[in-house]
This record gives sequence, structure tokens and C-alpha cells, in this order.
Amino acid sequence: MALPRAIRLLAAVTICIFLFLFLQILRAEPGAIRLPDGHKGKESNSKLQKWEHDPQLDPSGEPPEPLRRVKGDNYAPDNENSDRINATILSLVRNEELKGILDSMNDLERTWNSKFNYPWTFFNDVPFTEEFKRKTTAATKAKTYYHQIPKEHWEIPSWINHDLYAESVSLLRAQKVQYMEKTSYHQMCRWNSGLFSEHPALLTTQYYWRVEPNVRFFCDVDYDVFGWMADHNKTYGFNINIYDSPESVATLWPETLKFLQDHPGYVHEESAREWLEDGMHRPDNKRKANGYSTCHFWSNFEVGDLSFWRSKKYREYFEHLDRSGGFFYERWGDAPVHSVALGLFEDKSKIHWFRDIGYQHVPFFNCPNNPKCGGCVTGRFTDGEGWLNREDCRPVWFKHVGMD
Ligand SMILES: Nc1nc2c(ncn2[C@@H]2O[C@H](COP(=O)(O)OP(=O)(O)O)[C@@H](O)[C@H]2O)c(=O)[nH]1
Ligand SMILES: [Mg+2]
Repeated sequence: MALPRAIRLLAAVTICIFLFLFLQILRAEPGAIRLPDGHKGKESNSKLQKWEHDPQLDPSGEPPEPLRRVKGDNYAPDNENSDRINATILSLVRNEELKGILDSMNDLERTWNSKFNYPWTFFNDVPFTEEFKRKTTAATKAKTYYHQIPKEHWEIPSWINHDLYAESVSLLRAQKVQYMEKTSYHQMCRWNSGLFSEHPALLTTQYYWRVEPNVRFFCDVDYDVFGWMADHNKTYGFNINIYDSPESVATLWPETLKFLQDHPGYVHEESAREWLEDGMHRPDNKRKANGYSTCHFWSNFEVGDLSFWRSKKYREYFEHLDRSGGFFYERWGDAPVHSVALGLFEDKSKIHWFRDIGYQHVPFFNCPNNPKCGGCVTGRFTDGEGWLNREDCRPVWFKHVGMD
């Protein structure tokens, strides 16, 4: 028996409403990133909320086994046959930053190194003061070493044209490139990019963990981080991924492409090149940086294998960049230089996100959802101005590479 017309109409309308509601649910964004309290968000917010999911909000623990643990005295500071592998914590630091490095040391010792007792190796362009040595030695049970950087690794190289350098400084200062006028900043970036691995004191060392003054570590880490790198065949570990000021690296990518033209076989088959060239999220950055997204591993935290920085490919690449003068005529940072090299020459699966190492270098955080962490807000990326949230480019890394 046919249904009355009114009932059929009602049924059709109900189905339409149901379909409409169903589509709305499908389009809703799951797990949009929680923004810091008080962030009123403008344009920056809307970008963020398009990111589907911030994995740092998920409960997380340690990375996969095998994990090397403390058992008895196997990592005791004076154990000659300890389970420590060939590695050091390293820090380029000024005498005037003593208080800042002691704060960083106290945090890293408390959360990790008081268990594993890896040595600390300090570098400076001038001799360390006795007070610096005394106080930093007293801040750890592990061994401490102090080294001066050879002049030829620090001084402005002979091929830099000083007039051009001065002109570039005024030009890029006008474009608001931070620290452009600080020669020591250029020297520091160059050293951290390609000369730290060449310091005679590190020549037989394989892994390093870079630590700066005034950084914080929030989470207890109960496994040997260097041992984990070795067991899992990792080259590099990061924990924060941000965009750079494109004006500071405007010719880094074009110079890189020139290098690749001469060495077409150097790009790794499993490289993260697509990540370097991503233009979806910040197209302006990519345009101004002439093809490079400017997304980089924030290198004030890095755990790495020095063999990568000493490899033929990287030595040649660094030499090429260095000769082009961009460490002075622009303000190439060691973070984008390291990131571009890793993104091109390394297998992307050998780059690891240390999500579990809670960390802060002003103004950014890496703060896991983990009961082992204290003193930071889970998932908070910055406690600075709201627009800084826009600088987070981890989602671009996750998109292209995943979370390994
Ligand atoms: N010895 C020495 N260390 C420096 C110099 N400039 C920077 N550093 C160190 O290099 C690292 C990066 O410098 P920093 O001022 O923190 O730069 P930012 O993190 O980019 O603001 C820190 O560990 C500093 O202590 C310098 O002229 N001499
Ligand atoms: Mg710093």
C-alpha cells in the first residue's frame, strides 16, 4: 500500500537532515591542537587548527626496545669498564654564561645524566676561566673537558669580502634579520654548522648531545640515549621543529641546488627532500627562501652521530656553502644548514623525534604527555606571544616522514 504523500515528504526531509548532520560530523576536525591559555588567536590560530592531530597530546612513554638501563654500577662515573658508549655531551659556551650553563647542567643531570654519567665537553673561542671550570666540574659526577676553538675555525675566513659583509649587514638588518649585526653570531653558526665535528678533541668521539645555556629538561629519561641511537641505527635526534626567517637563508637553497647539480648522486634514495621543499603550510617562506620551506630541526637540542658531519658528502657540502659566503653575507644558521643536509643526504628513517625528552629553549617547548614529566604544560609549544604557534612545523615533518 502506497504511503500518503505527506509521510513520504517527511521521510525524505528526515533523510536529508540526517545526511547533512552526518557530513558535518565527518568534516569536523578531530583533536585540533590546544593552544596556550590566553591565546586569542588570529590568523595564526586558523592555520594551526587545520592540523589534524598533535601527537604530543597523546600519552607516550619511552621509544622502542632495546633500551639500555642502569644495572648495578654499569654506568658508575668511575667504572673503567662501564656500559657507556663513545659519546659526550657538548656545549659551546661563553664564560659569562656560567650561570645559564649550570642551570642547564642541573636539569640534564637530574633527569638523565646523573644515572649514565656521560662526560661533558665544553668549547669556547677564548680560554675558560678557572671559576667556569671549577663550578661546572662540581655540577656533575661525570668527567668534564674544556677546549678552546682553533683560531682558523673561528675567525672570519680569508675569502670573505669585508665591504660586502658590511653592506649585507645593513641590508638584512633593514629586513629585520635577528643578530645580523653580531659577528660572533655568524661565527658561532658557521662553527656549529661544519667545524665543531672537526675539533681535534672530538676526532675519536662518535655521538654527541648538544646543550646550550639556559635550557630546561622536564622529564626523567631512564635509558641510555646514546646507546639507543646506536642500537636503532639513528643518525640524528631532534625534539622541536620550526620555521626560520626566510630572509636569513634567502640563497641557502639556490646554493644547495648548485651543489646538487655538481653531485647529482648525493641525494639519498630515502631522503626527506619533500619535507624541505614543502610549500603547503607557509608558501611565503618557501617563496622568500627561493624554494626551501625553512622548516628545520631546532639545533640548540641535537643528539647526533658525528660520522654524518664528517662524511665526504657533508664535508663537500659545507665547504661549498662556506666558500659561497652565506654564513656572513646572509645569516645562515646551523639549524637550517644541518637540516637541509640531513633532509637530502640521510635516510629519513634515521632521523628520530625525541618526543620523550621534555625540553625548553625560550620561547619554545617540547612537552610530552607523560607522568615522568614535571614543570611544563603537556603539548604547549610556546609560552610567548600567540603568533609564535605558527612557527611550529612538526606537522610538516610528520606529514612527509612520519614519527620515527
Ligand atoms: N664561546 C662562545 N659561545 C658562543 C658565542 N656566541 C654564541 N655562543 C654559544 O652558542 C650557542 C648559541 O648561542 P645563543 O646566544 O644561545 O643563540 P640563540 O639560541 O640562537 O639565541 C650558545 O650555547 C652560546 O653559549 C661566542 O661568541 N663564544
Ligand atoms: Mg640559545
